[in-house]
This record gives sequence, structure tokens and C-alpha cells, in this order.
Amino acid sequence: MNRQNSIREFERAQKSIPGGVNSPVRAYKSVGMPPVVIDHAKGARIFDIDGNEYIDFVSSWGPLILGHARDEIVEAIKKAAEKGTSFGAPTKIETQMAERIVEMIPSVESVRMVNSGTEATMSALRLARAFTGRDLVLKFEGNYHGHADSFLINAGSGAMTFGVPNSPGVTAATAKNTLVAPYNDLQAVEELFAQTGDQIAAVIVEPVAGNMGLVLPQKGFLEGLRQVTQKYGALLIFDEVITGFRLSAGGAQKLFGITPDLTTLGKIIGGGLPVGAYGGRKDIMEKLAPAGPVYQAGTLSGNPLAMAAGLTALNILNDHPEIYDQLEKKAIRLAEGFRKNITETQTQAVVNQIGSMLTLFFTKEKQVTSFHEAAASDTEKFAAYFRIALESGIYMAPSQFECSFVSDAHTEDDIDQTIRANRAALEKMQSGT
Ligand code: HOZ
Repeated sequence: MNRQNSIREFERAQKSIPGGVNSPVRAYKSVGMPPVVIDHAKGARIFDIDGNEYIDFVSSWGPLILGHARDEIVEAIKKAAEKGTSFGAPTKIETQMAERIVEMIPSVESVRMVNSGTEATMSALRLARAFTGRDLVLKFEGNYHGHADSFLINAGSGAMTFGVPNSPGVTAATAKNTLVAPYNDLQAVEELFAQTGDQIAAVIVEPVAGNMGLVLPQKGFLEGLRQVTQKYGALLIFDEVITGFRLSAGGAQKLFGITPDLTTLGKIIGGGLPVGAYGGRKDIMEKLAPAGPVYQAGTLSGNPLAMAAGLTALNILNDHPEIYDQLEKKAIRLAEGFRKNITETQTQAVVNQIGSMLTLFFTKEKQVTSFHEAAASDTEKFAAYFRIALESGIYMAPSQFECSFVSDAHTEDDIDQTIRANRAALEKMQSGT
């Protein structure tokens, strides 16, 4: 594929944007090539500025569960824009949005809109600390909760991809209030609680980890977190920025039947526009200003365009629960196709999948259930695979430590084409050509 325009554009971007990108993984550094610069997208297809077409499994890193530029969402944004783009004042649509979320997410009784997942987790932590009167937060290795200081400790996603899980600039004073346990290791959590349980304000967890590649919670892990937090009077925060409205209409918490105290949301909730939210038990949420003393604010929070896009997406998902079965069927077909190819080409790799999320790990391990197993992946092999797949028109996240997302717009043909491309890529890699 000719990508001369992308190369030129990225060179230009580096002169005025740090690293040429507005979010690190987009720079493609870990896959050893310049990034593809996007022109437009529709449905499951994305097009670069050289006119190349790809089947998209990035889905804007998760938000586009209904595919790109879904007609109903584009229409809703247009209509909203005609009425004004921002008021910094209450609107009807933000209440409709809150009501929709409260209806869909079992544990959410009250919800505050913000502009990103980072804002949601940062604000939820402040609220948890204020509510409990405690300072410590416990997070998990390889979980990523946005880029607020308290969470950039052993963090996943771009922090893991670029080997900066503990970012410079986070003070030692902040870092000492973040405890870290291995994901899926309940015993380690119980030991930390036994030592300092009376000082832990909250445990924050991705109920299904999507930022070290896809790693599923092992049986009893989430239940155990619920029990230990309850025992010690700490809050349980589910970071459902990725899993919210993706693994089910009620997120991972509905799928696994666990009720967290607070939930953070992002991505799908904005229908492709920048939205985040945090919500949960009313007695906790009522501590937020102006109802209570915990301050958090935002000029663009509840922005009418973002609310219009997000509410339209959530309404479609709420009215068409069959979408979730269809998404899962397509993702299973993809995962099984990959697994068959892996076996037949004798490639050392593991495929993790749940609902519409999937990661292909290039690893000697037999399974990937922990941060260490994920981190042991062969990132060079992944990079080689990524480049071959891209060349054959498959657009996936340029890092071993992210997920692929299946959307409502993917057809069975798209899935089968991707399985064939995967086969060809694995064969090419095995033959060393
Ligand atoms: N942290 C995001 C993926 N988990 C990256 C988002 C982006 O680069 O747009």
C-alpha cells in the first residue's frame, strides 16, 4: 500500500505536536512504522489520506460499538448543533441521558457527566476519599484508569506500551497513596487490606481488563473484591470506561452480577464524542457539590452535542438488546478462526475474547490471565503481525497491549476476510518471508 501522504503528514505534525500525536499509542512507535493518518470512516471501514481502505477493529479504541458515522447519531449531532453547541447551563437532554444511564447500569442511582474517562476516574477517587475520610487507593498492575497522577502507577495501555508504567512527573507523595496488587490475585488484595485496610478509601478495577490486552477476571476475583471492600468499609469502583455498554447493556457489572459502589464510564457513552461519567450509590453521589462539599465542575460537562450523540447510541443499544448477541457471535467467530489458524500454522499465540472484545497475544504461555503473562508477550512478533495485517487491509490497535473491538457494523464477510488475512499473516511469519 502506498502511504506517502500519511508519512508526509506525520512529519509535518511532529513539528507542532509533541511526538506528532495527541495520544501516545497513535504514533505507532511500538510497531516500528509511521502512523496511518485518517481521512474518514463509515460503518466498519476506515480510509486513510492516501485513499487506502481498511476493516477497522480499533473502533476509536472502543466507543464505536455501532460503527463509524452511524446515520442516527450523525443526524442527532446535526440537529443538536443547529440549536447551539454549548450553553454551560442545564438542559433537558442531560437529564434524559442521566435517566437512561440510571436505567441501564444496575448500581448507578445518580450520575455526573464529565468529558473523558480520565476525568471520571480522577473525580470518582476524590469522591471516594471524601466519603470514607481515607487516603489510599488500591489499583491493579496493568489496569489503566486514564492519566491522572494517582493512577499512573504500574499502569497499562500506552504507559505499558511505552515502558513508562510509572510516569515521571507523578510525585512520590502522590504515588505513596496508591497501592498496587496483581490483577486476579485476591490473596494479595486481602494481604494489603489486612495491613492497611482501615486507610483504603477504594479499590478501583477494570472488571475485565482491556488495557494490557484483554485479560478476563478469574472466577471469584470480582466477588472477592466486593467482599473484602465491604468488610473493611472501602468503596469498590468499577472502571467501566471500556466495558460499559459494551459487554452488556448494563456493562460488566450486569454480566458478572456484582454491584460496585461507584462506576466510571466513557467511550460508548459519548457515541463517538468526548464524554465521561461517574455514578453510583446516591448517598455517595450526594456528597458532590452543590449537593455536598466535594468539588468537581466543567464548562463543557453535559455538552448538548455530546449528549445528543451519546443518548442516541444508548437508546439504540437499549432498544435493540439483540445487538449484544450478534456482536458476541461475530467476535467468537473471529476468535475461533484465529485459534484454528494458530494451531494449523503452529504459531505460539493465545486469543482472549469476551463479548465483542478480543486480543491476540503472541506468547509462549498457554494462557494469559495476569499482567505478567500479558507482559511476557513477544512484542516484536506482534509488530511484524500488525504490519502484515495492515498491508492486507486490517486496521487494529498498534500495540500488543490493547483490544480489538467488534462493532455492529462488521459483517460476517468482514470477519471472514479478517480470518483469511490472519491466516496469511501467520503463514508469512512462520515461513520467515
Ligand atoms: N488509552 C487509549 C487506549 N486504551 C488510547 C486512546 C487514543 O490514543 O486515542
